[in-house]
Amino acid sequence: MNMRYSLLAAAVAAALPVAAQAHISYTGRNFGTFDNLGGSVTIANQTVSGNYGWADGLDDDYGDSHRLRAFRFTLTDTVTLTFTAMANASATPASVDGLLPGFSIYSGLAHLTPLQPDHDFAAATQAYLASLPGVPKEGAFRSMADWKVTNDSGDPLSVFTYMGSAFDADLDGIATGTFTLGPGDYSVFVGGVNYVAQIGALINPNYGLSATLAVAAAPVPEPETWAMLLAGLGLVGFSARRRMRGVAA
Ligand SMILES: [Ca+2]
Ligand SMILES: [Ca+2]
Ligand SMILES: [Ca+2]
Repeated sequence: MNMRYSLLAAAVAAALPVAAQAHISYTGRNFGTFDNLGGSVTIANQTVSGNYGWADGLDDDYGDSHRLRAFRFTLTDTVTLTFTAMANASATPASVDGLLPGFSIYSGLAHLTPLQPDHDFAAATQAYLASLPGVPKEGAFRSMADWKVTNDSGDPLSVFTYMGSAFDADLDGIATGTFTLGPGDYSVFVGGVNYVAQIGALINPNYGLSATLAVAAAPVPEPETWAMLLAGLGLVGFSARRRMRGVAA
């Protein structure tokens, strides 16, 4: 490659990350389905573009969901679960692996294949955002509120209903939180909490991360709970027998 083309390639590469960022997809990031027997799954080797996407969704102009990574899971029972988002083990605060993570859990999913993927700059998403009051929006993502987005086909808006969040307040590269959630499909968006990182050269590095979903098994009843249950059954049996006798009398 001659000098002129390598400079051109470098310029294109510098310009590309914005265009190359994936729209909302769960490919390789589905934790699966859990019931009250519990279980734990870790999804490693993920990246997120920029270290500020989650923080940027806290303000009045919302944020760009391209700056977060979407994960999904499904619950068939009401469970207590712990979600943890973690910078790569080798990360230092200054390295491109040094993500300072935040995440939010929402009830609901984005459009799935074969439908077009949702994104902030689809015409229908932009039309929706333009219809909202307040300042112009820089994206559809909201860290601690419900939000909506759709795709280039203009399918009905995907609705993300905010369920809870956690962020890396002590700046050690780990964000973790425990939530009790009912049956349904959930999305988790993970991004950086360093709001000031959205300037200059800090915008585009890909930060490495892993995420773990640990669903607690439903507690086995204590002996005294069993005793109360059995006593309750005994009372039910007693009153049923009494009713029977009443009917017979
Ligand atoms: Ca913002
Ligand atoms: Ca911003
Ligand atoms: Ca932390």
